[in-house]
This record gives sequence, C-alpha cells and structure tokens, in this order.
Amino acid sequence: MYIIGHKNPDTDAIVCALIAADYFTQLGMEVTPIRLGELNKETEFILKHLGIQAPELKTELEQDAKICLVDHNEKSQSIDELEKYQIEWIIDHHKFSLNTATPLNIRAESLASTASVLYKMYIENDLEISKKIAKLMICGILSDTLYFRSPTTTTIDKQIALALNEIAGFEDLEAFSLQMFDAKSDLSDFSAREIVTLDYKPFEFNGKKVNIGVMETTNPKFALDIKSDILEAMKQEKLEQGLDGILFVAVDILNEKGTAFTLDEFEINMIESAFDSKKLEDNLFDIGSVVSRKKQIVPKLESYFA
Ligand SMILES: [Mn+2]
Repeated sequence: MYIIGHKNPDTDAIVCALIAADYFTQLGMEVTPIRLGELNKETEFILKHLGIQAPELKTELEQDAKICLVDHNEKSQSIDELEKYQIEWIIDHHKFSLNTATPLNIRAESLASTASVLYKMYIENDLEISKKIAKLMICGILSDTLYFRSPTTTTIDKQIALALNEIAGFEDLEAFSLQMFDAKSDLSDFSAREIVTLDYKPFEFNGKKVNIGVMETTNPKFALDIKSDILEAMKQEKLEQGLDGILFVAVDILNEKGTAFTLDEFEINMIESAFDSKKLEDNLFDIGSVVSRKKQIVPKLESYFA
C-alpha cells in the first residue's frame, strides 16, 4: 500500500506519510510513503534537521495499487486519476467531500493536525513511538497549529505535543517552531507564481471553482512588496485553470493576521461579503485575525456561495 499526502504538500502531509508508513509497518503491512510534489522550505528544514529522508516523489502508480490518503480526502487535492487506485485507508482532519466506489477504512478527527490523529492510533494499538516518529509528529502539530496559535488548535493537540516531547526531547518547542516558520518564510528564490501556488488548494463552492493559496509567514511585508507580481500570477492561474475565482492570503503567523489579495470584482465581492474586512489599498484587504484556511476561510466561503 502506498501512503500519499496531498498535492502541494505541507509539513503535515509529508510527516504523516512517513508516520503512517511506520504505523502500518508495525502492524505487519508492506507500505511505501510517497509525495505528490516538492517539499516546502519548512519541511525541507525539518527533514534536514532531523536527518530524515523525504518520501519518494511519485505522481503515478500501477493500476489498482492500494493506497492510503493522509491529510486530505478530496479528489482534486489527491493523486491524478484517483479512480485508478484502490483507496484502502483515509486518515485525515479536513471536511469530507469524497465519494468512493468501495468500502474503506476512515479515521478522521477534528484535531489540528493529522499527526495528532495518528498519535491516537499508535496509543490505541499500543505501538511504539520512536524518537524519530515523535519528532515528526511534533513537527506536524507545530506546523498545522502555527505553534498553537491557529483556532484549529485543541487542548488535545497541546497535550499530545507535550506527551510527545517526553520522547522527542526538543529543548524549546517555541524556539524550534520559530526556526521552522523562518525557514518557510524565506521565499526569495521563488517566482510569484510559485509563491501563489506553494500552499494551494482547489475548492468547489456551489459549482464555483475557487482556488485558495495561503502564505504563512513571519515576514508578510515580502508579499506586500511584490503585490503587482502576485496579482499577475493570480491572473495567469485563474485564466489557465479556468477558475471562477482565486484567493491568496498572506498569513502573518506571529501577529495572527490575514491579508487577502483580490484580483477582480468577483474576488472583491467575495472578500467584502464573506469577511469582516477593511480595504488597505487597491486589491488588498485586511481580513482580521484569519489564519486558518480550513476553519476560517473555507467555511465563510461555503456560506457566502450558498
Ligand atoms: Mn494537516
């Protein structure tokens, strides 16, 4: 069975492919973790720091291959031609919109990271959590919660991170999270198009195709300084992907604030109606303490388009 995180993988998608591979191996299965895209700089930093190899990049598998989806369940975010494969497992913490042809195993909880869900699965099955796996789990939690800042964070996620650190032994979790976020914020060698699509997910709201890119950063000024390039990249994306709308949000991790880049009428109406927003300058809106696509952006757009 192949373990697959979502396209445009973030840290949780990558570490959970590695963690789930260890989990299923301990249960006696033969599994291979893979990834569907390049690592972001945060994940690159983490794996280098921990001395752990990334899952192999693989975007096509043999027909009927057995797969386990981690950290996603939407077809549009998964491996191309998903219907060619047999989904055996989904381990996730997102909203569901998947229809499957056959029965399967699903484990989903509304915790802040898929790593937290996997932690519970280890405990329930009385499996050993090695130092390496504990570190990967903590990184998944720190990344998805923005060091417990995101409103997706639950007390369970915090308890899990603390319990894991008994094994992992990070000296200072907050300091380490800052190193992660600084690594992620260094986008100097990326094009505007790459920045817009780095942490990027397609959604369909009431028949409207809207893609949402998020840039979690400790340096929001970087994106504001290249506003016109970002808008141009969004325009190209919207055109080439045939989208109804495109949204790009720069999330200031340390100050817990979101700034939305809006391309056109469609996006401006969307932002003004769906969010408590303040226009900063042309095509730029302060959308307040919005840091989570999953919990704050997507639900607001769901109700706006409904
Ligand atoms: Mn996640």
